[in-house]
Amino acid sequence: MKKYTEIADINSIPEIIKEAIQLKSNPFQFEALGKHRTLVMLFFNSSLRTRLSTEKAAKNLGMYVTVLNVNDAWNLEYENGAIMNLNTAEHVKEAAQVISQYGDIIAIRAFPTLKDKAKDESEYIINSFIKYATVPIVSMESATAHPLQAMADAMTIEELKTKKRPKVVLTWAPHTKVLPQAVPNSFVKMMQNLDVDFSITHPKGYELNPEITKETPINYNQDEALKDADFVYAKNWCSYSEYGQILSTDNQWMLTKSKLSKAKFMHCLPVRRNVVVEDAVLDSEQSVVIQQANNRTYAAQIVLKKLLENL
Ligand code: AN0
Ligand code: CP
Repeated sequence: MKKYTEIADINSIPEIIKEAIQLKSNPFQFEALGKHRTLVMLFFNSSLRTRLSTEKAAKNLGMYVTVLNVNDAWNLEYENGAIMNLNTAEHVKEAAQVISQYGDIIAIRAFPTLKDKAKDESEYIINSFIKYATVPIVSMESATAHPLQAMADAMTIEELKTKKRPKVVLTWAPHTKVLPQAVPNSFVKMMQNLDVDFSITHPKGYELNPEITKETPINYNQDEALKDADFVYAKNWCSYSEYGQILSTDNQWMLTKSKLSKAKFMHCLPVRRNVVVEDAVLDSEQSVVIQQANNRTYAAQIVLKKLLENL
């Protein structure tokens, strides 16, 4: 593997998920692999899980870790040929090459603007680093994708499924803030590559990028969609067609214990209680969100392992 910024960077998805689950049972097996190697983590946005689990993953492989909250550094310019007489102090061309000398792998979290769709879809931050850095790049959630989260989610389903082809439903849920489509985008792509009966439910107007959802069934009736589900993944995202807009905060879409029925409940976290999902779900045995968060470590670890092996 040369980078991990999208699901398509993985050769064999079922294979890598098995390998990640194996690593979980023996996390220090490859602790010599990362000796004298450094992971630099660049954060343009907040994080709890990604920051701690990715650092733990790197340390399990024997790596050093350096974290930079980019907002504490110089404001970066991304445009080619820019006359930098305004607010940007350093061009990503220099920054990416410089950071490549300090880190053997660079991991980046860079959320979308949710205002300028074309700019967000260009993935200008992560793609500039892919272009100018001289070391592998890992996405810790970019404008349109969160592939480490999707890998942890797939591991969790693999660990918990009780039938060969479980029914998995991604449901939109209400939220008070404008949130990205990155988590659902990567989850959809991941599910399309696994042996699962997968569908999506959301109110009209919340269609994700149709190039991503492709042939995946979409049902606008949540009750119908959730029927006999084995796994229900709840997530809010803002409108894609009316980009960055909140079209509905209808709390009828909040996930409740009765809607969940016998299914396992999944969410990437952080989650707003009693807005996205009611307490009774999160506090029940059916919630697997803590296990999902644990799997973030081993998802990151298998990715770092594959990148280290290829250095
Ligand atoms: C972010 C999102 O929805 O993409 C990060 C989730 C991992 N969530 C929030 O900002 C609440
Ligand atoms: N799920 C996830 O990526 O969490 P953080 O935003 O806390 O890293």
